[in-house]
Amino acid sequence: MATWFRRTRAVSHHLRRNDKCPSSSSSPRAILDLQGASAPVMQPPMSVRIRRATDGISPARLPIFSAKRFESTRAEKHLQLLQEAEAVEDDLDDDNDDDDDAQVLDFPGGKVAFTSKMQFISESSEKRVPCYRVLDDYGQPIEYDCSAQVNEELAVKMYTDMVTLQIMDAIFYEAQRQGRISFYLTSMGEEAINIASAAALTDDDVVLPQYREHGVLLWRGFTLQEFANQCFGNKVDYGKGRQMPIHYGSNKHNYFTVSSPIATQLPQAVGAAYSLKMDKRSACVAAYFGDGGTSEGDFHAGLNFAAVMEAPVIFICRNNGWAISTHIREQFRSDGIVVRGQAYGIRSIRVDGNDALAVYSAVREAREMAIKDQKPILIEVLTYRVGHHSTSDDSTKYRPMDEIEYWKMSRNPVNRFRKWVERNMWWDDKREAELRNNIRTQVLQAIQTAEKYEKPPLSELFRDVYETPPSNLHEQESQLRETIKRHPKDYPLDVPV
Ligand SMILES: Cc1ncc(C[n+]2csc(CCOP(=O)(O)OP(=O)(O)O)c2C)c(N)n1
Repeated sequence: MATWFRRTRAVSHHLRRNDKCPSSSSSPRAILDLQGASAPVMQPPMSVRIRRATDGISPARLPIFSAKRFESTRAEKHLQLLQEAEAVEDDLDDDNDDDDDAQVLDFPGGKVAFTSKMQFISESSEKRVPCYRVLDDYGQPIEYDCSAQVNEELAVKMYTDMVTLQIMDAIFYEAQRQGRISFYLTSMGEEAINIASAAALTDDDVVLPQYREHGVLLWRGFTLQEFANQCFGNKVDYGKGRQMPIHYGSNKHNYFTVSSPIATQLPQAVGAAYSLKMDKRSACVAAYFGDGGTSEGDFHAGLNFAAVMEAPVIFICRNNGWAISTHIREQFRSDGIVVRGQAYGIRSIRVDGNDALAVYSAVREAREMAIKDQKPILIEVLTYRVGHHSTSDDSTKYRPMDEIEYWKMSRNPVNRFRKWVERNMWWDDKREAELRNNIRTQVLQAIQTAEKYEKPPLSELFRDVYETPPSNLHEQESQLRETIKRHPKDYPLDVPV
């Protein structure tokens, strides 16, 4: 290492420490290979990495600026910078060295250590943030017996609801293919995120969904008939047929209605959480969104707003690798979503979204912290969207079949949870067959019933926004009625005019 650089005690202390550091080459036991998210790579030892472009060159031949201590304009690893800041703090505590570098800037938010070393924070951290899991791929607990947290009753309900979600999705999807409903979107591959996160919340917690979280509503008691009524847009649908299928909502279940524009729910969630705070309620808000949602300004506004206002909201990001055909590599270059939490001053964790017990325990803990500390929490759940984005999509056009198969078979969250439940002797093949037959019958019945209901009357299209509808709405209504009279064949016959 070149010796002509003047160093502060702190920096040399830090370098000495790092020289002794083992290299980060020890590979983790298993690496989650989320598409596009390359596994932690082997790094050379620290002593090699801190070499400068000038190392080995005679000082006499160095350009003049090097003597002015502009020793490294290369970006440093975040961890390295933090260690260095710590070392500076240690030095400040230790002695009354009057070196410039041992001074601090007393700045709003806390003291900032000075350094004479010009260094940029690296664009990527050395190691990717690890992914918390409880069960291994074979449904075997990794460290401890989790049955204390999730007892038989809870586990069986979680498993039953995951299977119900799977069956409901499969049949509703087919119903769209048969032309009975106009649109559908499944949560295939994300059943654990849906059900396990819902199980960790209480009914008082307010949910603001994106759209792939209908399992949360299922968990809260929304019936298969209610789901079918919404998808068929019949007269008992709470939205009175004015929304596309899958735009569920329920006041009774504290579940805000799905709204299509991505990420708009996030600043709204913070507002809802702030109102819980003002009312001193022992509840929080759970706001769900996909990786694609994080490219919207509302994501950033929402997180910052929550951090500054200290709102009890849990942001649950389903990072499933794809936003329709846009891969996460085209969406962001950060280590996923979890690292954004710290940037906004929000406690964060990355969780294996295909491990129901990990999702359950992380959301439960997050809920406790959000309410006790009155602060937001960010959870990034790594998973994969096994189904097409929706019935309007064919995902085989932009992603390989074997990738889909891998996640569908080898990383299936429902199969994994079933293995754990069976291992505890809480489930068996007989119960499995009964459950699947029973749910299948119930879903088919719900569809048949929903289909028989009339559609809501045309007049409903113009209600419920204004207490007294303004004149322009009256005009639009009469124009529509006139048009239907003139072109009756262009309008559905089952809508009472
Ligand atoms: C503001 C806005 N832009 C674009 C769209 C079109 N759109 C609908 S879903 C979607 C992808 C969202 O992906 P992601 O958030 O990752 O959720 P996922 O579907 O993967 O669960 C897009 C771009 C939209 N609905 N709203």
